[in-house]
Amino acid sequence: MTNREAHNVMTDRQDLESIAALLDGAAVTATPVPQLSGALTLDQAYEIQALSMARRYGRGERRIGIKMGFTSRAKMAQMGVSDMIFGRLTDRMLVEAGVAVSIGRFVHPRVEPEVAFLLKAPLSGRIDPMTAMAAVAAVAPAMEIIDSRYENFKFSLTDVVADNSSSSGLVIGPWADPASDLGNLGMLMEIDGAARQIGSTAAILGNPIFSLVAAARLVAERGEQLVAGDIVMAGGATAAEALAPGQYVKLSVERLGLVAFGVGE
Ligand code: OOG
Ligand code: MG
Repeated sequence: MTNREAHNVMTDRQDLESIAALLDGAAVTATPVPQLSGALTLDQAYEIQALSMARRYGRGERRIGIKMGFTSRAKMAQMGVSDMIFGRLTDRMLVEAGVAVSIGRFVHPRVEPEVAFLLKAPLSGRIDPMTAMAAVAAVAPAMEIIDSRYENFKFSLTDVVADNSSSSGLVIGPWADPASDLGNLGMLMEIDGAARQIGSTAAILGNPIFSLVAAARLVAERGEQLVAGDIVMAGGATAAEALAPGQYVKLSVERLGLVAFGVGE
């Protein structure tokens, strides 16, 4: 490496750190920022994500698992992005089921119907669905509250990865025995008693277990692994719905049950 190249690597690194600081600040203050200028590689975007997570961990947040993104056609179509991505989840993002979450901590939050896995064993790299299923302690109906830190909720693939894949909240319903086939369970998401999204777990890669398989591979590509105790969010089965104060949001997943939360000021 020449001096000049070494210098570029160092400047790049500082740039990534300053973008991480920018996005972290946007999340902390719930103030949107313009989209990044677009020259990032996917590796750099995940590096920014990791640097922004280091800031969160530094403030005492604890990693609780990961979320998958763009695992359904409905989500890819809504956001105009077509590759699977992941983001890191922390304890600070957990919203207690049944209580009201304050909208003030978000920029422009949306909610989407998902399924969550709880792991009892580590998973890493290329695995088959049987191996993935054997590592699952429980499954639950779940909703993800996503919140892009970019203006107008508009982003490129690398933008959204850098922004921790819009991770900002998750609400987990009752954990159930994982034995039941998750392949085609009806999902109904209601806001204030009106049906807003109707779908099936089949929309998530044909079966949400494939999302867990993909999660193990994607995190391994970034030098991490899934560990026992991790929560893995499988990804939205339908398009997301905008949240507003006063709403009561409820998701029912066939056989898995109900999860609900309110939205406060
Ligand atoms: C990115 C996150 C995508 C999902 O479930 O597909 C996602 C976004 O839509 O803002 O969480
Ligand atoms: Mg999601």
